[in-house]
Formats: sequence, C-alpha cells, structure tokens
Amino acid sequence: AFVENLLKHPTFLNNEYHTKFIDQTPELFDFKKRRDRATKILTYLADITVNGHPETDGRPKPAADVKDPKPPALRVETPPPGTRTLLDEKGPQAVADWMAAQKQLLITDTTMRDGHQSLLATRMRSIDMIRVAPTYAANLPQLFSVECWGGATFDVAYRFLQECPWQRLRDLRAAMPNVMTQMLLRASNGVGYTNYPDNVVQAFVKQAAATGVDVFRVFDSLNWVENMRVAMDAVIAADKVCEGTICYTGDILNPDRAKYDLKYYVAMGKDLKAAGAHVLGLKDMAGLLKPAAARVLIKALKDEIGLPIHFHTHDTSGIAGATILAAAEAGVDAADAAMDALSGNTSQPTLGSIVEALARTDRDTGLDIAAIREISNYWETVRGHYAAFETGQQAPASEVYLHEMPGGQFTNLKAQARSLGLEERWHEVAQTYADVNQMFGDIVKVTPSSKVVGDMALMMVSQNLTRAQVEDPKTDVAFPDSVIDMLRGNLGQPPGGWPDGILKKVLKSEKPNTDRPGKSLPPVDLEKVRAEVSAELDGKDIDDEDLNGYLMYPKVFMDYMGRHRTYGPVRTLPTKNFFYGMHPGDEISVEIDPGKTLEIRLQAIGETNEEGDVKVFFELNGQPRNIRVPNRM
Ligand code: BTN
Ligand code: 3PY
Ligand code: ZN
Repeated sequence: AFVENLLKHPTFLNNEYHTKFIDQTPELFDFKKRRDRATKILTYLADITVNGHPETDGRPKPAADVKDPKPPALRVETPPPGTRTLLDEKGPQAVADWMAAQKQLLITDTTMRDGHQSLLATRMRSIDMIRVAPTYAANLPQLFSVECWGGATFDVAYRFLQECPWQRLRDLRAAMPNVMTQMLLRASNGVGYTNYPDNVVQAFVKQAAATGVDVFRVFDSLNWVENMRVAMDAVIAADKVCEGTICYTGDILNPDRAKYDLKYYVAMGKDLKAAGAHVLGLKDMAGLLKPAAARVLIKALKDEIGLPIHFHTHDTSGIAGATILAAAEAGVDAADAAMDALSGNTSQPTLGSIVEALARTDRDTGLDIAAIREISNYWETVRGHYAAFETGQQAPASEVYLHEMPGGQFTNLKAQARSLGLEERWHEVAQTYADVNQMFGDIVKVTPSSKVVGDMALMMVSQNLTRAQVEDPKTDVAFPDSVIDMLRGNLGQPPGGWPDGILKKVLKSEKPNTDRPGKSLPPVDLEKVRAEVSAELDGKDIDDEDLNGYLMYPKVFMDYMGRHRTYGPVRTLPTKNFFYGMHPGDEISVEIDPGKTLEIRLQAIGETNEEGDVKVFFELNGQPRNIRVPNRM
C-alpha cells in the first residue's frame, strides 16, 4: 500500500526523495517511510562514528560531562499576545507607531543569529533553537523580536550543517507564533556576497516573508541607499516591517574621521525614511559607537528623522553595554542583545545585564529576569556542545577601534590568517586591515565589503606588501578577484566614489560601472531555472524555497541536495551525535516527525574488511540493523 500511495502521489517523481516531501507528507505509509529515512540516518551515524565529522576534525572536543540541553518549562500554556500579534492584526506601520509610543527599552534577542554567528562560526543547529523556541513564546512574550535568520546562517545551514534554512525558519515561526522573527538582509546582496538581479532579490524577500520573517533589517555594505531600494520595496510590498538600516563606522566625535560625521548619518536616515523604512536601524557591526557618541547620534536621529530607532552593536571592545545604556538614555526605542551565555566579546552585549541595569528605571524593559536566566542556562549547555567552533578569544580589546572589523568577521578572519600561517602576525593583519580601509577611501566594512578588505589585508601581509607599495603605480600587484570586482562597481558605490589612484591601479584602463549593479543585471527566468534544477535532480519537484536557495547559492544548494539523498533528515539528530557519532552502548531517540521517533542503539563496530568497509551494528526500534560504510581513516 505504501508503494501504491507513493507512486500515485503527484509530487513523488522517479521514486526519488524530495528534501521536504517525505518529511511533510504524512499521508505516506509510516512503515516504509520510517525504514528508508532510518536507513539514511543510520548510514550517516555509522559514517560519522567511523570517520568523524570533517568540521570537528582536529578541533577541541566538548567536555566529557557535557549535558543534554533541556529547555525550561513553559509558564503559560498559550503564548500571550506579542509584537507578532500586533503585526498580523494591524500591519507594520502600527508596529512602528507602537514602538515609538513605548516608554520601555524594547529588546531583540540575537542569540539564534548574530550570537552564534559571532562566537561559534554560525554553526548552531536548528534543533537546539527549535527546542527552546516555545519557551521564548511562553516566557518572554514582551521581546520586540527574535533575530533568528539571515546573515551567514543561510548558507552555513546548507553548507556545513546539512539542513534546509527554510525549514528552520518555518519551524521557529510555528514555535513562536506571538513574537516577531527578524532577519538580516544584505539588500541587493541578499544573504550572499554578490549583487543579485532585482527579480532574484524580490523573489527571495517574498519567500522569506511567506515562510516566516516579520522584521527585515536591510543594510547595504557601502551604505548606498540607491542599492537598498529593491529589497526595501519588496519588504514593504510583503506587508512586513522594513527596518532600513544605517551602518555605523568611524567616530562622529573625531574630526579626523569627518567623512562619517553626524550630518552624514542624519542625511542617510532621512533618505531611508523617504525610501519607506518603518523603522530606522542603526547597525554598529564592529562595535565602534562609544557611549558619548551614542548620546549625540541617537538624539540627532530621533529629533531629525522621526522614525523609531533600533540599535545593534557588538561587545568586541567590552564597553558596548555602556553604549546601549547611553542610547537608552538618549531615547533609542529598541536595542539588540544576546542571551548571557552567548554574549560578550564579538557577540552582542549581555541581555540579562541590560535588563537588570534598566530595572526600576523609566526604560525598564519589562522582561522577566528569572525567565532570562533559565533560557540562558539552556544556551550555556547548548554552547558546550559546540566546543569545536569556539574561537578561544580570551578578552575584549580596544584594538577594534583601530581595525574596525565587524564582530561577525573578526574570528573568521583570524581563522583564515591561521590557515595561511599568519596567526603570529595577527596584529599586523589588524593594522593592515586599517591601512586597506584608508587605501579604499575609508569605507563601511560589513559583509560583503568587509570580506574584500580582509582578502586584501591577508594578501598584503602574506606577501609583505605595504600600502605605499600597493599604491605605487610603478609596482605590479596581482589584486584579489574580490578587490577587482568591488572596484569595478559590482558592490555599488561608497560615498564620494572610489579614490582615483587605487581605481586606476586595480582596473588599469577598464572603465568602472558607477550605476546601481542591479540595473545592468538581466532578470533570471525563474521557471526555466526551476526546470533545469529539477532535471539535474532526476525530476525532483523544486518548490519556491528550494528555488530561492538555489538562486542564492547554486553549488552549495546542489551539494546539500546530493548529501540529503544519502543521509536523509540528519537535522533531527542530537548535536553531539551529529558531530561525533555514537559509542557502543549509546542509545538515542530521534524524532523524525512530530510523534514519530526512532530508538537507535549502537551495539558494536566491526573490523574493516578487505574492501576497506566497516560493518556497524545497530538496533533500530529493537530490531538489529547492520550498516556498511567505508573506513576512510
Ligand atoms: C560537509 O562538511 O561537507 C558537510 C557535512 C556532511 C558531510 C558528510 S558527513 C559523513 C560524510 N563524510 C564526509 O567526509 N562527508 C560526508
Ligand atoms: C552579516 O551580513 O552576516 C553580518 O552579520 C553583518 O554584520
Ligand atoms: Zn552584528
């Protein structure tokens, strides 16, 4: 009967499994479905048990006594109404009006996006988020939003975690129906590193809104409002909250950095308001805004723009908590913070401490500190499982005011430097990063422009090139591709354009494009691409989420699909087994569908035979199952 149902099912073509098809099609027969997916998961577990996971190989291991994370109990049965309720009932302008009318400092929790992006190389898995999401909905319904999507989380999910990012979003949305979800969108660069055609950006925003994003923080990596309109318009058309965002760089109180002065930011804020932003985002991606400057900047933006302001910063310097308090005093409407256990250093400031600092003041956040502590304790346990991705950063550092690296890039660049054998020369890399910034005319550095500056700095340090040598018309320099691409105009234009000297040096006689890059990119024929992807995957049905995943990251998406075919829904495995497999005698429960659980016990690992294969002996729901995998060790 299963096979009959299967063959009759319209979306099931060529006896092949679609990413979400089996997972989302409960009408198929349980027995066969379970067996097939179970075999795939056992194959994955056997492979990881024998060969280890490539991502954790050679990295620090979790402590032997690390516990399984247990989400805190729900304090109420039904999630109380929250910001999402307001958005659904009255729309995005009502949310903005409500924000502006509030006395309390509204808080966004960034743990599920920027927190682990900045501390754990973006490697947090969906299961660890989805399990605690109902606790957020029940116990912290006063949160302004939960940032849980976008930025680097999109490609890392496919690339390294063998998960569908859309499914993560859908599951989080369902588990937190009352609080707004929030994503970080790199405007025309989507959630990638390059400018996409306008219709790809539009399709992506539409899908993100449909799957579950409520607040879109839209920024441009050169602060070019012209290049933000397509994305902002798409958010507005979807009836979601458009947070048009200023990226903060330099120091408004330092006359030597006059390019980014108060006037510059106020003018940009006005442009964003004119472009239709409901909320003004102030994104301090490196954590450069000092408390005294925050007072001046927030007051000016509040007085002159007339939009509610949402402030985001990083604690790389150790002083960002003070900046949030100063911003709160100056009237900022909302601020970002990460749950204590995933806060500090390159992450956001500490959520619980901000709540405590403002308790019983007129900016009291209204959040329950006991609920916060419980949730943070959960995250503390979760973090213990990601020891392999800890960067070992020991202390905050004022050096951030020299290099101005975004919190999300800092640890990444350090790892890149290490892999090039430049770890010992890290402070030189930091100085060179600052030199490259000046060479490019002092630009905003945030994904993707920050990656370009990082590429150039690493190249200069590894080849012992100084800024003067690079700029000298008489020396020949082979510039990184990303630098050539940026100066061609493919990321857009910085304020005042690129400096002539470096432009000529990099492009020689080639003419740069100073128009909006999307203007000259032809629209993608979406249905043609869908058909091509489907054909390449043996006729698999490609839904809109898959199509948008492919359009952002064609190769990453196809590789993910290939692995999914072999390993099945490995997102359902506990994190410790996903990264480390099992030990003989271990027993785990894996819920592959709501209420459908596999009981898996690893009995023994056999000898390696002449073909180099190992037999791994499991018990699946009490029945013996043997899986052969290659021993690649
Ligand atoms: C990746 O790092 O490419 C994604 C993780 C999944 C890769 C699987 S894990 C089991 C098998 N062994 C490998 O070396 N790759 C696959
Ligand atoms: C991203 O684009 O991923 C960022 O976090 C930028 O700060
Ligand atoms: Zn950030």
